[in-house]
Amino acid sequence: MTLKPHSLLAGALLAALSIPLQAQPGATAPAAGAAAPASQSVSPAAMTLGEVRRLDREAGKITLRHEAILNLDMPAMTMSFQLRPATLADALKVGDKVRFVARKEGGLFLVTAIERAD
Ligand SMILES: [Cu+2]
Repeated sequence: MTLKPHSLLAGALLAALSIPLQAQPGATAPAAGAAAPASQSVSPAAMTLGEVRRLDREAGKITLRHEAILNLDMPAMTMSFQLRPATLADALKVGDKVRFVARKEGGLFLVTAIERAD
């Protein structure tokens, strides 16, 4: 009775170990290229400093006075963004200093991550 779960575990472990080992040599370049931008978007380097000027929770919009947004090639200014998701800034209030991730998608400026920067 105790042997069965144990061998199942060992089998699962072997399977889990063999998948990354097989994937690595064949697909090193594409895997690394695809993974890098995704992880960079949540790193502190991609975040911009700003201050909350206005919050429209029902419309899911936030107005930020922001420093230059390097990934959008945008100088410092005050502007509004669409929050994605709309609940993203629920813990924030006007006047909060924040750091955030901005993206442009289909002509819309989005904030996809935001946190207090105190
Ligand atoms: Cu702007």
